[in-house]
Amino acid sequence: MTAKLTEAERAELLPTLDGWKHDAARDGIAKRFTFDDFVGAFGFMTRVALLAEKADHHPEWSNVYNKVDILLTTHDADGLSMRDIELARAIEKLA
Ligand code: H2B
Repeated sequence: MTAKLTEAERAELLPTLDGWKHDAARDGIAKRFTFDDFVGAFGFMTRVALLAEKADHHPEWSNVYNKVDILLTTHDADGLSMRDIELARAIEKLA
């Protein structure tokens, strides 16, 4: 069982993530990534997919043409955990 982030941890960590917003309904973090076209968006998704599989932590996401909407939440914790913060940081590095 993965631990949910405490209020203090959220207050410290969330402002360090560029453009990621807390989704209160899901208790996750969300961000929209926009690319030039579908090839850019799908290329990004394939790179995120490899990262996610390696980390054994998987995004909830959708794609429409050049846009990719990502929501990170931890099913095992029923909310936001450090695993989401770490995956968001890793995604930022390859966005
Ligand atoms: N992804 C996410 N987002 N949350 C999880 O709790 C999770 C996961 N758990 N990917 C992993 C897989 C778990 O089901 C396996 C068994 O470790």
